Amino acid sequence: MPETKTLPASLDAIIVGAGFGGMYMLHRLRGLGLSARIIEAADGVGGTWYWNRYPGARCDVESMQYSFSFDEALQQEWTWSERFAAQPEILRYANHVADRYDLRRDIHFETRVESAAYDEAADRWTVTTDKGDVVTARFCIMATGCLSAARLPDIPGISAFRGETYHTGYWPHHKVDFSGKRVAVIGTGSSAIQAIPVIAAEAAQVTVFQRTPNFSIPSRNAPMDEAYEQSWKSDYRAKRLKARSMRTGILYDINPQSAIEVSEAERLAEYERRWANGGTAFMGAYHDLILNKASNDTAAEFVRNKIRSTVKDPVTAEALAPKDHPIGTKRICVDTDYYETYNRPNVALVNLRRTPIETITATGIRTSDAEHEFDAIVFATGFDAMTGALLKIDFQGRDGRRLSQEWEHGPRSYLGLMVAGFPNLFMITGPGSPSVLSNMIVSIEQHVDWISDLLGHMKARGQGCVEATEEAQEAWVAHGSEVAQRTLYPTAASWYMGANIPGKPRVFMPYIGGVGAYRERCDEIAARGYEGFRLA
Ligand code: FAD
Ligand code: N01
Repeated sequence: MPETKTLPASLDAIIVGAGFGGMYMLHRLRGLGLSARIIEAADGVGGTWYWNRYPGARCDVESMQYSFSFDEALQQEWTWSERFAAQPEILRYANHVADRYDLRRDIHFETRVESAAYDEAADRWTVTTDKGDVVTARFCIMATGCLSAARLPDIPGISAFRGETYHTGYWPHHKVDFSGKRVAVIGTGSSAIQAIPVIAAEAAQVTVFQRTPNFSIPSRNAPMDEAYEQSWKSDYRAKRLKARSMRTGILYDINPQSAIEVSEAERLAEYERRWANGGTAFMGAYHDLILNKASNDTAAEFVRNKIRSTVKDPVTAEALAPKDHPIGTKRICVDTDYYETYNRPNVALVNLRRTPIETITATGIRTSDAEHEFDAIVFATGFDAMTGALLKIDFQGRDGRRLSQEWEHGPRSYLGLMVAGFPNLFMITGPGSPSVLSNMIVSIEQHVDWISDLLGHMKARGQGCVEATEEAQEAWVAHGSEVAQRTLYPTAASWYMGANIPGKPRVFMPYIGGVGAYRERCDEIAARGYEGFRLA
């Protein structure tokens, strides 16, 4: 158990969240000589990898890339056992980072931040927690995560069920034993697609309740190849630099051609090659897959045909083949034996587009045409993404402005880093930055480094206050929306658009301009004396 500590009444900085973002931020602030503490709701570090312990949980960015790059010694000493690391190994890595940099002594676990109010006269934030702490700090840094507010659906009768219930994003710490049980899985996003094959291998029966099918690419996960690991470790610095300039912050080969400028035979060969290689690099087959519907259709149809040739029952195959959104406009999934799992005799798919759920009952789930009985229900129903964790905190900025009101029609920020009217409040991978469209560790490091450099710059000049200007924010929001409109992304009812939460504004929340271009922009802004920010 973590030891109980008292929070100091006054600090230079408060960081909320002890995932990768919060941990690296604490490390950098210590380096600047600032007094800082992390406040974390969980009883351990790791964020996403602490909470999402569902069977099959795994990274879809290769292990050699989904790790910190800020310390050469750290990246050389850590060894990954698989091409794509599983949740327990990533959690071990997070704990290793916490120990290696002695971070725990400044982390307050099992404490949730409830509100933060800016006191203009003192130029300080007052933060309150669910434990009754009241702490003031000059800087407040939100490392609260884009996918940390797990969401249960609004299905009638949800609390009536008498069996076991689980949410993938809030999974128990003990092993859940599904053997001999009849299990329902609601949802077919990335979490479900990873969990279903593993649960199906153990349970007596699995019934998947699907509203919208997703595109999934096989991971081709394998034990780490030593030569491959060495090829990274002997050249880590250069490879990381290259990755930072890429669109997604992931080093993989993006074909500069258009999918429709090559012959069908050439195109199919390229898709086959990438399908055989596995992972999200499939989307790099042609540069315009996410820009041009005709190009996208070729990749989408290729994957649909893979589903049709894998799943033996043609009705199930057709139900699993996505047709309502271009491939990649919802986060593409990466799996191990997902489609193959539907060939198992103990797995069934319920197509909710045909037979919607009417209610959850004490013993199971009733759809418009059947009553299904279960021992357990797994909700793989996702998150209130990007804004959910932030808006659970009652932020009051300058002149009593509330963040919930400022963002009533969707999140607005300058660079996804700050919000006008909320001085000295930073977001790590906030809406308006590449965040969830990238290798998140690359984006986290970029934000933490940029914020640290700014705070160092201010310290050297005796400045204590920074705020985004309204004009810079307006221009950034307009630019973000304009860039998004040039892509196919806004055509999908995705969580990127807030579409998974009833009543949430439909705004494309992340910045799609690319990790490399975004980094350049942030660096230029800093070089011009933090253009668009008011420093005092
Ligand atoms: P998080 O890890 O989400 O940490 C935020 C922390 O803040 C949490 O511990 C939370 O408890 C805490 N917190 C939030 N609000 C409060 C509050 N009010 N008070 C106190 N504490 C609070 N990204 C990739 O790049 N590649 C992947 O393959 C990948 N796979 C993923 C798989 C899953 C299942 C999920 C859910 C996400 C995945 N992601 C992936 C995204 C992942 O969230 C990031 O990669 C990364 O771990 C985020 O780190 P973070 O520190 O920003 O946030
Ligand atoms: O959540 P999701 P997730 N009735 O929102 C369904 C990252 N991640 O946890 O599409 C029935 O994608 C919903 O259906 P619909 C990654 O960024 C990465 O799976 O709304 N169904 C959908 O099928 C990912 O994108 C990995 O029609 C309901 C599902 O629940 C993000 O986290 C692994 C419903 C939710 O899918 C979120 O993924 C895991 C209802 N009332 C997560 N409500 C990697 O592999 C919702 N659904 C790296």
